[in-house]
Amino acid sequence: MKLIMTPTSPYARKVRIVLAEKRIEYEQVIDSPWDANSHVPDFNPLGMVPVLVLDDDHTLFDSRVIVEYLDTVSPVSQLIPKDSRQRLAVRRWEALADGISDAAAAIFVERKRPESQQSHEWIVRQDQKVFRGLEAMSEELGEKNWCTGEFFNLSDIAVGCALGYLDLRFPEIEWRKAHPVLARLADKLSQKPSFKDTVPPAS
Ligand SMILES: N[C@@H](CCC(=O)N[C@@H](CS)C(=O)NCC(=O)O)C(=O)O
Repeated sequence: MKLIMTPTSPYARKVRIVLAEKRIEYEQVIDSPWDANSHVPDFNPLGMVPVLVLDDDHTLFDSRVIVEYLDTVSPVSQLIPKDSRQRLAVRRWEALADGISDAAAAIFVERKRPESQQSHEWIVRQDQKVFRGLEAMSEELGEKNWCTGEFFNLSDIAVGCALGYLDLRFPEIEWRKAHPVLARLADKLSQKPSFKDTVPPAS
């Protein structure tokens, strides 16, 4: 299978970490949807990465659908619990973490527009999502070892990718100072080879 991705996408990083944790072989295809000659729309009508192209050419998107699929194809290291209550808890964490990446990416894109066309109100609205999201993650993690308790799973991967994306795009946000419990989790995640191997390059 092939993963169409960019090295800076937090959603693609989530999928790459899941692939690594589950020891699934795949080929990376780097294609930025922002390039004029990108082929991403040929694989995903929404023109977004990541897209997983299966060996029979079937395509899967978005990242939440891809990780759900990957967790079913290999029994190695189960990342989404089978129990429906626990499963919902993990997917709720993922929605929160991905939502922080969505808001941060929206600010990043808005700031690339000519200054006179940027909306200050829009940026503030997205900023609030990021700060409220960090607050919520910190409160819900508390003193627990991992996001949902004793076991590492997709919720921790999603949170680690959102925090990594903030470090990449907004290093001035001092989330480690404001939320030491998130810093503790991020430090633990950064020891994992799957995280080490997918650190987004500065661009
Ligand atoms: N909900 C999607 C979000 C994917 C997404 O926003 N990808 C960005 C790259 S980080 C993208 O492709 N943006 C191109 C665009 O918005 O046109 C997912 O989880 O896969």
